[in-house]
Amino acid sequence: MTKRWKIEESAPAEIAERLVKEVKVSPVVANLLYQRGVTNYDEAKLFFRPQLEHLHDPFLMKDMDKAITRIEKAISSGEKILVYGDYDVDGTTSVALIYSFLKQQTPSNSPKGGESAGGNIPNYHTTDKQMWKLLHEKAVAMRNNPTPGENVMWQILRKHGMEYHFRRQHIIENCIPDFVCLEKSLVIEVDGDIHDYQKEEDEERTMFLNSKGFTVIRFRNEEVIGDIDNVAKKISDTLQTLPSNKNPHAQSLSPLGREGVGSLIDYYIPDRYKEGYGISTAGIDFAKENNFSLIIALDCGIKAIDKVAYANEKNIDFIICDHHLPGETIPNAVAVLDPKRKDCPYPYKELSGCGIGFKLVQAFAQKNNIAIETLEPCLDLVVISISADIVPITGENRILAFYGLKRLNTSPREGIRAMLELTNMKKELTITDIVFVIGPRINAAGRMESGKKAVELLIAPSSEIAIESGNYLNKNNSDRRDLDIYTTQQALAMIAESPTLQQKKSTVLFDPNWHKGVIGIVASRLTETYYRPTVMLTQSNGIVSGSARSVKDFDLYEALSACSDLLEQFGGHKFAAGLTLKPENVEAFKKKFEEVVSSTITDEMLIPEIEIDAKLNFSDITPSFFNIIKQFAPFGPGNMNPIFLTENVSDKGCANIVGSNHLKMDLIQKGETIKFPAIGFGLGEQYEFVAKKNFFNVCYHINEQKWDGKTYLQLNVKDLKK
Ligand SMILES: [Mn+2]
Repeated sequence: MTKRWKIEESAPAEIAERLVKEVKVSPVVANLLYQRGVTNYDEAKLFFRPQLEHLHDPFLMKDMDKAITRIEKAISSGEKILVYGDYDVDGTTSVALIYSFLKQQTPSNSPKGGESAGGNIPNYHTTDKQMWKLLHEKAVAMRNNPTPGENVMWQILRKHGMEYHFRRQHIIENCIPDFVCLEKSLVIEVDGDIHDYQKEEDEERTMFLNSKGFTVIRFRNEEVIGDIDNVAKKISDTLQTLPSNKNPHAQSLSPLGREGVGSLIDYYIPDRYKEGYGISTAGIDFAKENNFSLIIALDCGIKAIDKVAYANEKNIDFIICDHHLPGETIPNAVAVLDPKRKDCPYPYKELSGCGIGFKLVQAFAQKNNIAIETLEPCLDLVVISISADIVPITGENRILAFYGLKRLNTSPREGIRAMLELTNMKKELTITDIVFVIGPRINAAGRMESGKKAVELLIAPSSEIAIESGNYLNKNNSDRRDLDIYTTQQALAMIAESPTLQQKKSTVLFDPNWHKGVIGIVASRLTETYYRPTVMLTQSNGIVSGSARSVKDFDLYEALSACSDLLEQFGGHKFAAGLTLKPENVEAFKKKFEEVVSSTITDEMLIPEIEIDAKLNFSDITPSFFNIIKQFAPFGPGNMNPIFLTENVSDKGCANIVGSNHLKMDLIQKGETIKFPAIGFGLGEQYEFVAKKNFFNVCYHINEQKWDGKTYLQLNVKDLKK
């Protein structure tokens, strides 16, 4: 594919001279700094030595004070808080961040020891309102004072993904069993020390529950704590053998819901397929059913006007932490944190969803005199979100990414450590590694199954649980990759077979059988071959949904807005968006989208561009020069690994094709003696030209390679021009 080379503007002489003098760098480096917004010594210091103290005051964000006040009120009055986020990387990292932090701020749910009072209250009849109230209070008290066995049982259910089948301490007439599964009419009881009188009482309870149609499994405390695997197996086997059987006595169950033992904080990730993106009615119903009175929504919610109104009707408050573009109206929530609000004076607008979550945590910490350094362990989550959500690595994001990477490379959380072990990553991680190695694995969970798995991995306290979840995500990721490659091949074939499609300025493809989880990635892959705005559509439950990807400088969101009369829903950014539409509108949408794109896109936009930071001679590439370039990291959008241009180079005579289609060369510049090994990924078709010792211009990154204990510099060639 032909590419345009664009050489970046150089710094005005005055600024370049100042940087050379004050920062003591070469004119080339001065220019690179200028391109990254650095114009004087202080800015250079901040760039090369980011400090957490330089993060902005979180209370500059509109509604931050209201959000913190509301959370403090919830914690002090023992309200239940539900942390809500989407199934993608930004969503699940945000949820993991806020959930773990709030968990630390609220009463612990660790085993307290001692037995709660027995669960039998004889002679009460549930139709009696006052008795009902007593039973209810008792159930709550039991739940808030769990036995060690109950605690472990809950962890077992959670670990095996069974917790949503069970309810804690539900009232069945006058009896309050520990765990009840309604669909299967199954009760699990965890018993304490066996005294004779208690044994009798337990038998009586079993008989009572049996008479109401429930199967009862009893475990003793020591059994649960001592033989986790066996207990889990017994429960899941029983669940499998029991038929679905909605018990008529379910009517008399208490309205108390499923929840962790003694836990006031829980999290919720909507089901991608049943509930879709963002805040769902099902999520709010779940909150109501389980007595949550505050929902903190992360990385979503800025457009959830109806959903927030629905929650308000049910007396559930919302705090929204989002970074997407708001619409005309802001939801009527207690607090809406989003720097992209027109009325938000916050100085930095490019935070990720998880970044907004971090600001919330930072604000809470600041108000409660918690040192900012203590928040550092959670920055691994923030850098993962920054990378995966492809927000610029500038300003505050650069500080967060810098410390996040440090954390990730020195002491990552258990789940990430386990994941990295499974992937055999041994090098120091960069933003790019997160994008290609960590991000897809976290995403795979949300795409193929449920984002809950991803959160579980991210909050896993022990390496044992982490490795298990990591294994699961790894497997899901390879399933996803197979599907992704297969779908890409199908899509490319569709275009290759149609001359009409090939001539268009946009790609819109539809196949009702495609997996919703991979169409976004496939859309990106298609732009590598056909560089133009691309939409991949699939169908499930009678509705067509799609993922769209743009090319540089073309505003995809605008283009979709222009087709909005044919769409049910759409949302996203300039470069990537999601949409849904009715099947009968697919053909009209294809036509309209092409019309909109072809009338607004310029020919230039349809040719991929390489932005070149500076022109260099090979003699400029010294170890000390590279040492400074290294300190420009972390690299990412807004601060890319610099691309250099060198003119009049040729191969020393060892050009070779390696791997599938990569070009390996030894480059030397005309009139110079210094030689650099170079690799051009996917540039195999240039082999013949290069092998003939022709002179050409080359653009490249400089990389460090280690071989045989030695370190040397290698040029990573992006493109060459005759
Ligand atoms: Mn996001």
